[in-house]
Amino acid sequence: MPVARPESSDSRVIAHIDMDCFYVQVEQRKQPTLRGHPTAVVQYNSWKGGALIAVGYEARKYGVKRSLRGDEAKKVCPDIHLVQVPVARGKADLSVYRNAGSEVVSILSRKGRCERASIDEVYLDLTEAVKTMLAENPPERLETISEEAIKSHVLGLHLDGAKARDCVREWFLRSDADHRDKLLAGGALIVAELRLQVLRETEFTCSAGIAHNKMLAKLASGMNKPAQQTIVPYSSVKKLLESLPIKKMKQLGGKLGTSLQADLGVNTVGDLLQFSVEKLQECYGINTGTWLWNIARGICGEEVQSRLLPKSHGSGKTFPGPRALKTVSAVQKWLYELCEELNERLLCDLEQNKRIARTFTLHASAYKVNDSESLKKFPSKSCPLRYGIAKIQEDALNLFHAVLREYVGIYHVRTKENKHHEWAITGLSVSASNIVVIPSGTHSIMKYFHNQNQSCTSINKSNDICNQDTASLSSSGLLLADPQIETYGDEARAKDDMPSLSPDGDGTEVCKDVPVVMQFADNLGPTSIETEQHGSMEESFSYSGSENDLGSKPTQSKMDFLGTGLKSEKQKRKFEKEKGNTSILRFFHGCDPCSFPENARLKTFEESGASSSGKLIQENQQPMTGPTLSTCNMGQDDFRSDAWRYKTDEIDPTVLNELPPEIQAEVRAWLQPQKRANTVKRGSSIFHYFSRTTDS
Ligand code: DCP
Repeated sequence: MPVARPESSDSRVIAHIDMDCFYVQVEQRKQPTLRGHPTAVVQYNSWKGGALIAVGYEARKYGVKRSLRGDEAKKVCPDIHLVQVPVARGKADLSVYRNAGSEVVSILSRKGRCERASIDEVYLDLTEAVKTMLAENPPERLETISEEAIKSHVLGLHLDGAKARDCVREWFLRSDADHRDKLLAGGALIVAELRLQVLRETEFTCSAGIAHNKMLAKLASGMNKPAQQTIVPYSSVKKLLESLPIKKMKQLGGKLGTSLQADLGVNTVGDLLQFSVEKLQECYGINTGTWLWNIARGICGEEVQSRLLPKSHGSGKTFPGPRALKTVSAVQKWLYELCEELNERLLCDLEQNKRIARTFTLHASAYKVNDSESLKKFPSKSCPLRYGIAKIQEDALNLFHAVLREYVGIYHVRTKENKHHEWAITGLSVSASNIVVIPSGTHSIMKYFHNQNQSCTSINKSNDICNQDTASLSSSGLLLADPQIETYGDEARAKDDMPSLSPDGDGTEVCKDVPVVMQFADNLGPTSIETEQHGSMEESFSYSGSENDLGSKPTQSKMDFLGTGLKSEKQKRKFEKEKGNTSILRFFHGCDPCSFPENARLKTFEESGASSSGKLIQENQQPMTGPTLSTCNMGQDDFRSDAWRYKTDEIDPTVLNELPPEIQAEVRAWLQPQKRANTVKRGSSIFHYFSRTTDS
């Protein structure tokens, strides 16, 4: 099968910029006396001096590595300063690092499309900026090349000993250079200047790679650290890849790389060249096979996404060895803590970025005591995210019960406190993904819900955490640092030693991210759940326990688990009947938070096919028809949102027609967000209208 080379593969200018020993630099900025001294950042737990999670370059000279523990580091470098990661809620608090990363991103994003790829790295697409530079003021016309640029490493450039700097200067100034090299020279000048700006404004140093695509730029940025930059001219790509150990390539550090070595005898990226695309596709499937064929040739058509904010938020913690959690109440305590942190991030994201997350996922690692099957993976599960700390906590616990039920079996779970210690939880994390920006013009609604929320929930304003999270599991499944999940997208750093607990991890089961319709009547609690599957609404009362069991009816025991969920045909019929009579007005008139029935909680969630790739969460979840109003449920007791979870075709148009025109417009725009830019009359406020109505 012919593989088309992306036309623009060598006409783009991409930079990958990575902060040097990032956490250490952040700590050194906090305590300038640490500068110049061997320093490392340790995880707060005190076993053997804690785990090193970042090692400064001075300490590296003594042989201190991230794999050591604090006590071991002291042995090889007695003068080392070990700084502890800040702690909050009994776990690592990475907010200071996230915020520092955001400072850097805001500087780097000045010159081109910027994609924040992890807590301390970004990709930049500088193509446009460079084209402008070449048109107006090309490097060959410059009288001087900045010192920082001259310190660049140009792969494949033959340097003449003491005259190395002159060689690089010449490379920048060559007027007969290949156009591709001119592009990279322009990119390198811009990146050198950006790195200086970062240094001046934040005191942080960073390293960079400049190439024609993301893959090569990323490879290059780590080649010369700290505080240096490396350029990959087109002509040097083949040589670079020829000898590059296969496991050094991004995404090949794990099982795929091992398989390439073991099954195909591939040790370097160059070794891949001997295989046809058909062969690679036959072995690894169409996508992976094609991707392998491309990377062997230095081809990567992946775009730099415009993204300064993370794709998900999360919070997690590990409980290694004797600290493993063995009772539901212990799990609940920690889940609630994690949810609180997640909730803070969600609210911060909402307030600062007007973004809401739609999918909530629980991840955990566990083992079965005295069980040969103890390696069975504790599956991850997702459900629609409901805003409000109480709801998030409730859903987290429900998800946990659901997963535990699967993991150890229905009957065993019934022993609430795990009296016989059948299972133990060694890692827990919660994450919020499927994040969307609230359409502009709908802020009146958002503000209302948010205000409601603020009155109910204490938000630690001084703790300015919101932008980024980081999470990580070691290959053994144990977190090196308490995981604070960060999913920055497809380009999120896949630290070889830190497969993420995030939704990108495998084994995630998705309780479909679907609009949930609930009618509350006579304190009966939710009477139905609707699920949307592959674009069509279908009712489901099923609680499928396995990925292949989507259509199954709930067993009695499952129904027990559903708590106040639908249990009887009568209730189903009641819902059916009421569904046709939905009334926005009724909803708004009844929107007194105090009148919300206490027991009206989402007790049920729909489980769907397990995903062998966590991508299911991010890619395969069926988007609602734009952000339905359910996504705006910010209140602590955000029962409004439940009523908002209607799709256009479920709302009787005559009901809408009862509303004043500007409110109709706003509601319709919510229901058909793709049209909202034209239909919403700014300044209209549903809440104001309804509060007036209610007051009168
Ligand atoms: N980190 C972590 N646990 C890990 C790896 C990293 O908590 N297992 C944190 C601490 C690091 C930060 O992420 O400072 C960035 O990780 P990098 O892998 O980029 O490493 P550094 O920035 O520390 O060093 P380098 O200069 O080699 O990039």
